[in-house]
Amino acid sequence: MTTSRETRDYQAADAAHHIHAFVDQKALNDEGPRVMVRGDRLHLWDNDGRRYLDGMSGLWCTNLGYGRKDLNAAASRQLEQLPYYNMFFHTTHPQVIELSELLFSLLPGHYSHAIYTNSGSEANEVLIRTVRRYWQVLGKPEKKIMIGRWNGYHGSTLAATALGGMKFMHEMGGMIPDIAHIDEPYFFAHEGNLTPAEFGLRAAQQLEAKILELGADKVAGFIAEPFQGAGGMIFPPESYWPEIQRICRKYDVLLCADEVIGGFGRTGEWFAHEYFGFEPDTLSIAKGLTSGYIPMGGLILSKKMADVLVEQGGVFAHGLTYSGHPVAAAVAIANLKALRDEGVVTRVKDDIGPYLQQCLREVFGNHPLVGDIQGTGMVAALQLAEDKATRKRFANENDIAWRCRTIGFEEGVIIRSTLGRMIMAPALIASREEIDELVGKILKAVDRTAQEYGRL
Ligand code: PXG
Repeated sequence: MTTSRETRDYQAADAAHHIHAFVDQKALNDEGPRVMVRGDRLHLWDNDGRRYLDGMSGLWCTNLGYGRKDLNAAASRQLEQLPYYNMFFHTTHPQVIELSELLFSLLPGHYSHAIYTNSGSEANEVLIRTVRRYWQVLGKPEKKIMIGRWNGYHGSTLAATALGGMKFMHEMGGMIPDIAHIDEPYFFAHEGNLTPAEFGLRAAQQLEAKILELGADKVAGFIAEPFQGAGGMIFPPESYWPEIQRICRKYDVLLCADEVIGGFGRTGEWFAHEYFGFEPDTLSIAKGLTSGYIPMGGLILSKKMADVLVEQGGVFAHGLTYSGHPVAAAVAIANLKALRDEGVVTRVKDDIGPYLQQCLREVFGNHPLVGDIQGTGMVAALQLAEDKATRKRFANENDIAWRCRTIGFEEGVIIRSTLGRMIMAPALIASREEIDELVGKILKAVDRTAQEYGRL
């Protein structure tokens, strides 16, 4: 597909009026952004007809890939029938009701209620207020501190930024009171001699120390991504989550899982906490809920929490104009039905996920630039390293990984770099041929990077 306007023309108009996310806008204006115009399954085309294999599902969200006619039809039907109505004024509509029924049929049985939002950031904003409200209703209003993790990511609105652990975001006006952080469980970065299991326990026990430091009577909840996404696709050792859960239960601290990236099949389970085997009290969701076709997020509550809020809480003053938007709900229903009825999640677990993981280990297991491979299902990271055995990282790992990502674009593959990690999270519907293309193109990018840095 070509559009009627030249890329340069689009870029000039974009530079004149648009401030992009997480970028030096002046530098981007000089460079000119890519103008994407079309998508089909895992592929994207830019305004000049260049084709890219999207190894990131957009921003970890197009779980069903691009070009789904069923999602398009669901949105069009709903736009014709009832494009908008709200959840205020004692009103509801069939789409949000049916979405909830479907969601809770897919979730483990101890969850019962949802609060809908438009994004993951909003889900986490709502989370803070809901968790605090829960403790207020139970007569413990002093329990309001949320503990997150350094380098965690929970969104870019104010409270979501504060919950996250990106220091550079905190420094840009992104901190609020009553938020604390503990370290992330990043085993490869650990410089001591602990085994992964020992390290996982040690990292989890920081939570206990932090709760004791702050006072258990003041701590409302602990929030974390089951595996860290934006922070570098960091998988905790197996010992980590059971210990975190033990500590939360012991001190009566709510365990809040941010499933914005991990949810809706990414790991081969419907939700990433199921893969890691723990039971959070709340789940923040977004992205894969609609496969990114339309904005929608939400906060899932355990029955235990919902009972307190509904039965004893009276009015809870929350809500957004677009909470439970009918068009978004209609798309979410079509998306969840496709993920379920086409066996997409099952296939991630039994077939295409293991295939991706096996290909990566075969191709990069002994690569001179790669020190570690982590991942499961349709998410993985290659840790670049100077020395695999001693887990020595490159001093300039950021630059090397960024260069690799840039070469990836030249080779027609989109992957993401964070610190010294190359990250991929392709659409869950990928065929084996598409995985072969993905891994082949990433290999070209990693090889070219290794050559440039004298490692090959
Ligand atoms: N929680 C998690 C775990 C996320 O990854 C959010 C919340 C916020 O969601 P919204 O819908 O408000 O953006 C996210 C978002 C990246 C990248 O480069 C990741 C996200 C967003 C933008 C970029 O990895 N995740």
